[in-house]
Amino acid sequence: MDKKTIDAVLKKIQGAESAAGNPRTKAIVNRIVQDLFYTIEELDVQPEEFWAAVNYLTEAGQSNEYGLIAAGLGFEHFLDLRMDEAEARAGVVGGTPRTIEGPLYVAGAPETLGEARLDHDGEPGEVLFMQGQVLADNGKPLAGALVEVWHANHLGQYSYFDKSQRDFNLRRSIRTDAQGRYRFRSVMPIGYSVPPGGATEKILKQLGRHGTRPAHIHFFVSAPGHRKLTTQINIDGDPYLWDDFAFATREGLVPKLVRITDPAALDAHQVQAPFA
Ligand code: MBD
Ligand code: FE
Repeated sequence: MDKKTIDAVLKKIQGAESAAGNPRTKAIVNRIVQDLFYTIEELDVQPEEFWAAVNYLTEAGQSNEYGLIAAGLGFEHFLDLRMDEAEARAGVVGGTPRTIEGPLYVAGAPETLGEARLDHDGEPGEVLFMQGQVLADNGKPLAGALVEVWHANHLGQYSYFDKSQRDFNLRRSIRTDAQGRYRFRSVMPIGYSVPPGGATEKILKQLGRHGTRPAHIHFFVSAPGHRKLTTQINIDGDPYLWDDFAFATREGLVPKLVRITDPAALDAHQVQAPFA
């Protein structure tokens, strides 16, 4: 079909729209339909292929995997890069880089002041301490900021999505202290992989790709009157560190790890070990 004919079909279909409705929705949907018509034409997509795609999308929705697919196809990272650009245009410089939220955050984690333990006694995995300080744009420590932390367990699984874990396991909200500091104890996560046999894995396989993330820890950092930061840190040395299926690893988000085998050395590394 030639372009003139396709454009005539598009015009007929869009002609069904009245002045009612939402102009933004119209602009976006009409553009997507146009792009898909051209895709079907140029790649000669067959009816069986089109209906297979419709069935695929149904399955992806039924298994709640759209968020995962958005990460895997790079949409979430792309949105981040666009936000970076918008901020740069507005003159925002410096600070911890943002990276994607992913689909596995759960609101309402228990909140404590200054420090928290994310795991419980008997949680498998290597003990992990992390501490830091929240600074405002002006470089001054920010007391009372909320640091929300969440990460996977030693099997790469997240509480809530993995029903075998207790509520809010490895999820906490820490209010920064008077010096803007927070610290926590947890156990080392390993990298998440997309559900075996699921819709995300299916499309990634068709693309010749894997569905694994390097080990990471998620953060939201927020305070009234300040932009909210969504970010992660990665665990250095992970084989997938720069091969993340969700493209979230960034320079500046791979902190130096210190492995401590002698508990007496905690002080020497300036680790205050809460809840030890
Ligand atoms: C995750 O744990 C994650 O952080 C992202 C972005 C996608 C899937 C699983
Ligand atoms: Fe994650």
